[in-house]
Amino acid sequence: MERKLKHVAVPASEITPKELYFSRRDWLKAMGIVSAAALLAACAPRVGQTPLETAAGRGSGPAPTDELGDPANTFEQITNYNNYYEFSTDKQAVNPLSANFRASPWAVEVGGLVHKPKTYALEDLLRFEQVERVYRLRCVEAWSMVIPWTGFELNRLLAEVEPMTSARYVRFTALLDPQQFPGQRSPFYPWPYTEGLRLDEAMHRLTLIATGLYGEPLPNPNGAPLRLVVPWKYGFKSIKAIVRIELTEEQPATLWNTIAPNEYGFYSNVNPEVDHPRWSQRTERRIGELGRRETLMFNGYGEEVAGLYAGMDLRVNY
Ligand SMILES: Nc1nc2c(c(=O)[nH]1)N[C@H]1C(S)=C(S)[C@@H](COP(=O)(O)O)O[C@H]1N2
Ligand SMILES: [Mo]
Repeated sequence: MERKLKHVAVPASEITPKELYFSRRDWLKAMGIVSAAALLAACAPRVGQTPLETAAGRGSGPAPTDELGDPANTFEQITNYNNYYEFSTDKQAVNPLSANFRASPWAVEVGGLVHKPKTYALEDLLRFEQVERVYRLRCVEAWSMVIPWTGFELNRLLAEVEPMTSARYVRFTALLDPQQFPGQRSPFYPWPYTEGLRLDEAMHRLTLIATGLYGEPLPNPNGAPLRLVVPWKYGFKSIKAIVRIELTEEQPATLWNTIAPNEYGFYSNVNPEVDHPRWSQRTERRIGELGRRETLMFNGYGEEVAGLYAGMDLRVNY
């Protein structure tokens, strides 16, 4: 069962797309969405508070698991080992350096090839149905975590701005603010961080705009107040601290693809068959575990997303 955050109204437009080949309930189960019962158990001593005020799921009580049965990483792991180059290239330095980041007020400009461009305040975006998704995050550096996100499907937002028929891609831009981001004082990277998806990837139901994790507002090291989550792609596609979303006709340039196109392709689907030029992608280290795990094609989401790439050579379109 999907949990709706209590402080936000549920839109009348809660429509399950008809083309789903399995029922909504089966899919929610398959995706490892935390049951309301599990969440209530986890925050039982705090009944009466809204979910955003509680530490639902990260104290005592059962840890959420993904649909493969693996437990979520702890809140401490998820917020203390971060890639966020605007702050630092040192994963353990991101948390302290981001402590005073101003994630509020925040606005996201949605435009480009859309009929109804609009600038959304964070509060406007929290009106889209908020869901819980326990997703694996697989970094291109060959480590991974399991993260219980809250957020909304990007397709809800895109539908509202009405893409033009000419729109084929979505370009995401993160905040540019060298005052707050010490890493942006380094001229080595072409700031701001940018990313992109094909429109059908962006519309896919697994593609999330995360606004929280473990039932709390998104922590600063994870991209407060909102970031993209595309669970079948390498982690760098899941851009943090988004301020602009634009629909385009041409494939957008992205930060990593601009710096090293031979190492970081536009698609960057998790693929154990295609090695990074400098290391193998066959296995990964799950944070908190000793051994290594086999990396799964599309990070284990192939049943849902492989169809997006039918007829494409994934060695060429890496
Ligand atoms: N704006 C921005 N987004 C970013 C990054 C970044 O440096 N800046 N790093 C990416 C990389 S490489 C990864 S693996 C994930 C890490 O997300 P996490 O810190 O929440 O685990 O964020 C991605 N999003
Ligand atoms: Mo990454």
